[in-house]
Amino acid sequence: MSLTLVIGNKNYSSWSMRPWVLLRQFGIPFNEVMLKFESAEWDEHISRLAPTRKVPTLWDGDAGAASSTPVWETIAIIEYIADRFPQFDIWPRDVAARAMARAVSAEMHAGFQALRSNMPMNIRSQHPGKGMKAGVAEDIARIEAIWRVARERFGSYTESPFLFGQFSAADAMFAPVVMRFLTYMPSLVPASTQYCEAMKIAPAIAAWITEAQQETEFVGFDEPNASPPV
Ligand SMILES: N[C@@H](CCC(=O)N[C@@H](CS)C(=O)NCC(=O)O)C(=O)O
Repeated sequence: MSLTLVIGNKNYSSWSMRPWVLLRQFGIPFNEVMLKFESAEWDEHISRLAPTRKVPTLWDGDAGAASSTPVWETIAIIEYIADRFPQFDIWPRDVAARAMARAVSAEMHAGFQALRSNMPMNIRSQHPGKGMKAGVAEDIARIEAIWRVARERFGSYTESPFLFGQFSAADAMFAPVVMRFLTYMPSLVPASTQYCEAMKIAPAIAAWITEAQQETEFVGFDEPNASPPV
């Protein structure tokens, strides 16, 4: 049975991006169902395709089918992918690296509210200097500390540029943060900039970016720095 991932707009949906790039980067086949925000399709199908009326939702099988298993909440989706495909190192194999990868992924899932609300993901736009509201600098400092410690303890001994060496779920969890940094361009230490540069050319992330840039829908809720097109 194949997987189906229900997602939102690639330009805006940071939560959707995480499992999508994880599956794609590991070459795990899946069908994609996109429900665009603020659309008639969303209103018509979201209750049937997403138990919490939020994206992403992963279905093991056809989306919405009684015989398929739905999995919601990004961190749970990632754990399901790891359980379902044990042949892939979705989490790092080393137990200490794995513990830290899980911890920083959980921290990302639950936290960084100031960054998430003041710098909404908007891949096709450039808003340098915008969004630096209360709490955002602290969130960015914590993210840079996470990236530095992961790279120093686990990543820098490998040829690979990712947090724990090979691409893992932790990189997928931070991919939308990288997108935000590329849009809002806060000041970063050189190691963080290098990580962002490596992430944006990882094949799955580059593919998501390309598709996001082709989208034209304007979702006002995610556009605090722009006016709707007339
Ligand atoms: N905690 C959820 C968050 C999911 C979420 O908030 N998704 C947003 C899109 S990125 C959504 O579906 N928003 C639509 C809505 O709230 O009506 C997760 O981890 O997946």
